[in-house]
Amino acid sequence: MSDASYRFTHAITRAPAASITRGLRAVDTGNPDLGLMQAHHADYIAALRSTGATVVELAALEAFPDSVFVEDTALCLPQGAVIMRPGAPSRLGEAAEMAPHLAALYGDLRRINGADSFIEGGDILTTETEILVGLSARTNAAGVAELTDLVGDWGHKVRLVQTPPGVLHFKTDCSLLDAETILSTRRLDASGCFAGYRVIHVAEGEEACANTIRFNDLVIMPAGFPRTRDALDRAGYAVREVGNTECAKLDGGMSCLSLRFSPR
Ligand code: CIR
Repeated sequence: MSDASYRFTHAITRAPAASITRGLRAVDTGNPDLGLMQAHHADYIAALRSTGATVVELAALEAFPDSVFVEDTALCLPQGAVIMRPGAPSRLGEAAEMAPHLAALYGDLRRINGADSFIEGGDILTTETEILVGLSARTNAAGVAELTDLVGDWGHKVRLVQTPPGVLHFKTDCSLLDAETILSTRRLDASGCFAGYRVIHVAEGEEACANTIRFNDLVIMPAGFPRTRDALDRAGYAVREVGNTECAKLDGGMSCLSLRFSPR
């Protein structure tokens, strides 16, 4: 089977802005510490680079407190990239900020542009065979319909699924580990959306580490979830832990912090 869904030559990240203290959050557990977030971000970038990938580091955008979470601005596929329309009003402008950087790397750049269409990258899980998109408070049916048309033209199939109620994004609760395997919370897997895949569950009480990434040979996961780490070690993955306490205060995890791709 192919491996384009987890082997990448490139990643894009964006430095956290000082305005991160105004970042969106479902529950206020205190403001993130910028210095500690910068240190975690540097570790994250080092982990990506250690796999041999080129990491493009963009400058902080003070006007957009959540702009460190670049994943929500685009969907990157082997054939081209699609610029999203984030459903959070304060984040809508982040997508246009990302477009020129992807245009510099990709020959084919497309856009979600319907006035009623909303979709964020965090709701999209790309596997070797399909693209799962979760409806959520940020992603609506019009956004998914537009994406389906745009990527259908490149030969990709989109499957509409449901982000669990109260969960920010579909990938808040799951990650791709390899061509056949998904890491998922039990609550998301219980919806049946991963039938046909091998599923590894995050440990009970460790749901906050479901947002992990497979990036080339590494599985990069938030630090501090030892039982899930053990399960991944036992399953034979090369795991790297990265501190995520500050991004977690804003409902962010490992996937949110990068766009991962191999441009044509
Ligand atoms: C937000 O609410 O949009 C940000 N505070 C967190 C975004 C996390 N992004 C992601 O899961 N892809």
